[in-house]
Amino acid sequence: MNHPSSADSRVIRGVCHHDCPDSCVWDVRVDNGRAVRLRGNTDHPTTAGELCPKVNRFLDRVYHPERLLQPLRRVGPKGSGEFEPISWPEAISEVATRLGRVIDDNGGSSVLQFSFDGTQGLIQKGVMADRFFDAIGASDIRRHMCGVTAWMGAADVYGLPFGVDPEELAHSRTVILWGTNTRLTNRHLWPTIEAARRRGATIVAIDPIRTNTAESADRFIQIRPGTDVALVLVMIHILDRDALIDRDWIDNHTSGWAKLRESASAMTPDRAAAITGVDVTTIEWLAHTYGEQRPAAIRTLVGPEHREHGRDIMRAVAMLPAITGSWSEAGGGLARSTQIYFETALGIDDADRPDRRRFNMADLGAVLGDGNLTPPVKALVVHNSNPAVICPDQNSVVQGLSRPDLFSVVVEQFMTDTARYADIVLPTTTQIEHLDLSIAWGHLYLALNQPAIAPVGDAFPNTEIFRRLAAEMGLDGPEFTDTDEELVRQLLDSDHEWLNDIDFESLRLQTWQRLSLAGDHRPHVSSPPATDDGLAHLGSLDYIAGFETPGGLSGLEAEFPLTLMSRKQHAKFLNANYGGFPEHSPAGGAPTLSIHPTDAAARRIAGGDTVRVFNRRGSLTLSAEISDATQPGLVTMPFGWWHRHSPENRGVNALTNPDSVDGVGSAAFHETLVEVRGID
Ligand SMILES: Nc1nc2c(c(=O)[nH]1)N[C@H]1C(S)=C(S)[C@@H](COP(=O)(O)OP(=O)(O)OC[C@H]3O[C@@H](n4cnc5c(=O)[nH]c(N)nc54)[C@H](O)[C@@H]3O)O[C@H]1N2
Ligand SMILES: Nc1nc2c(c(=O)[nH]1)N[C@H]1C(S)=C(S)[C@@H](COP(=O)(O)OP(=O)(O)OC[C@H]3O[C@@H](n4cnc5c(=O)[nH]c(N)nc54)[C@H](O)[C@@H]3O)O[C@H]1N2
Ligand code: SF4
Ligand SMILES: [Mo]
Repeated sequence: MNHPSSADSRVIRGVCHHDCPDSCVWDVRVDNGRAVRLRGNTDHPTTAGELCPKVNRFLDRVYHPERLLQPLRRVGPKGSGEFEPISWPEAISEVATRLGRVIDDNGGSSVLQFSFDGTQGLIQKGVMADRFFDAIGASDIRRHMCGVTAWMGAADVYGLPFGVDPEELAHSRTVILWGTNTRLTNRHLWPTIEAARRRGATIVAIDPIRTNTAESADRFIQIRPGTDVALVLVMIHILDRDALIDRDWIDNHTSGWAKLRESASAMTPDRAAAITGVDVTTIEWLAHTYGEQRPAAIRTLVGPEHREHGRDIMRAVAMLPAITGSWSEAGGGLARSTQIYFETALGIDDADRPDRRRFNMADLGAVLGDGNLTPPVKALVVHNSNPAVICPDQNSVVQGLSRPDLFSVVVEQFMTDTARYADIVLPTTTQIEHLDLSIAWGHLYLALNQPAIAPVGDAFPNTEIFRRLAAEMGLDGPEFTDTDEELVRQLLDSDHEWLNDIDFESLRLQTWQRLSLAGDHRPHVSSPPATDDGLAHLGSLDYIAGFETPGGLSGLEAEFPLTLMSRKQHAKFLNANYGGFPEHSPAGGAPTLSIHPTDAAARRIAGGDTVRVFNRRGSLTLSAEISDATQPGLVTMPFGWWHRHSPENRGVNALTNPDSVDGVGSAAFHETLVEVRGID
């Protein structure tokens, strides 16, 4: 790909790389090699000329004075942030030598690759890195913190979790935003929701917290955290009782109805009200509106999955359209992540890759601290992630990162809380400096991100860093010399019909193309569910309280009676990307704890008071905000702030619960019991 020559002015098209469902297309104006303006593309169907408050000033990030522009070697203690600049040849040689030593002494699997969704571009996310770590036989993580639990829940029913195209919600007459904060996290879907509303749709939000989405809905149902299975069961109970089920659909497309019906019959409205905290009248209204005001669609992303039984919740919600047969109606069904469409079209699967030792990413702290692992983890390479901020049980993560015998390398754009603990930091490019192929999880447009400017400073794309490391370590297979363009071409080289008419040349000309799905494509109807028998699997369904919840078995409730949830909350944050930048912080410049008036009064806490929120994993000191957007028993803190914003030098994940079910699925972030005390 050519970079613009000097003395010219050009507009180059790219795609936002953030881990956000919207994958907006942007236009970058470049004058004499410098990007001077970045705007949402006006023709892209969902971007429609608008980016978002976090990315509108993206060029400030690209040219930020704190941007890492040279490789760095640590000179102070781990965590101190004291580094000296070194050259690329020195950096590559030192990393290769030290990784080589670790491999010689302890084997390839004593190196751990830790990467996540810093970019959604398929190339920079990890194609070359994965080839490198596969070749050295490094340990890997299960990237289960986001979306996998939701995937598994829906796949339990349908084999593969295809949902309807979110743009179809414009035709819905009922839209249930089930545990998703659309206006904040998926803002480019909101115009579609508004279009449905203009045509008479009722918009319902089901959430434990009165979010800005809940405030914009026609009806907000404030459910007790983690009790959604009971709400689904009672909806099925009422739909069945009042003959609102689609008996034909159930008979012809599903199995296990008798068992599900038995589970639902036990969930009476009174019992469900007692579990969920939603009154019987509202429950009856919800079931009837869903069953009668059709087409009715449910929208989910990941909110309720960050729980021990998150998979059950996602499975339960996914069953509803099978009960009413609403998959068959345009504007009905379940609109969930669209990522599976791209993975299917591009033929992405890991079947041909070597088996590597894998740990759940949520267990990073425990893994780094486990002296009994054979072999132990002796080297850590982090790219596209900031585990010191995003992983649960942050104190154990930081303790692990501080290990003097751990050699760690962090590939980053900024000196993040993770990078501060690295031995070597390698500077990497931003999205406007490299080529990539971008999928989406909120719509069906595949897009090509073209580099608008040359790399800033000495930054290299991730791909180039791993190419050089491979060469230095003597890995000389042809797979290590593919250029980024060749990697994109290889990915697009698929016979799948959804890629008909899409190739590198067409994307270069058009920037984005919708996957070629037929306009009337209906998941689980156009072709049967991808289960072994082609039927949607229903079966028994039970509400079980999570271990570390007020009704759960941990026994911690007496000491720590409050539940802490830490969702995405700030309009100018995107996970941990901006939590260290004052210009992205909300007024006040520090995270606050939201507590319900009832719980505040019981603890004599007033708004603005300094409080301590704590449990056995950690403790944080911050300012309290009294808010009835939460509910009694529930306190909330925003996720994404960097450590320096608390006196303890930690963020909310110092308190959160890392448990997953058998090491599979997301951590139970939102099932965290705490106590709060005022500080005199
Ligand atoms: N308490 C709590 N914790 C959570 C969550 C929550 O809701 N509450 N949410 C969870 C979820 S859903 C997610 S997805 C994770 C997010 O976890 P991550 O994916 O780790 O978080 P991000 O902040 O999106 O990205 C991490 C880093 O990637 C870097 N980056 C961006 N582009 C590139 C690139 O091209 N190359 C390289 N090398 N780096 C790049 C950025 O500078 C950033 O520091 O957090 C999880 N943790
Ligand atoms: N501005 C902004 N946008 C983002 C992000 C960001 O950090 N900032 N992060 C991006 C990422 S990585 C992701 S994964 C998406 C996430 O997008 P969403 O899934 O929409 O966001 P979350 O905040 O994780 O959760 C959504 C809602 O689920 C609710 N919830 C939690 N537990 C339960 C439950 O048990 N039942 C019900 N019914 N609701 C529950 C929470 O209160 C929250 O309001 O957002 C993406 N977009
Ligand atoms: S973060 Fe999301 S909404 Fe903002 S520009 Fe990127 S894709 Fe669009
Ligand atoms: Mo996520």
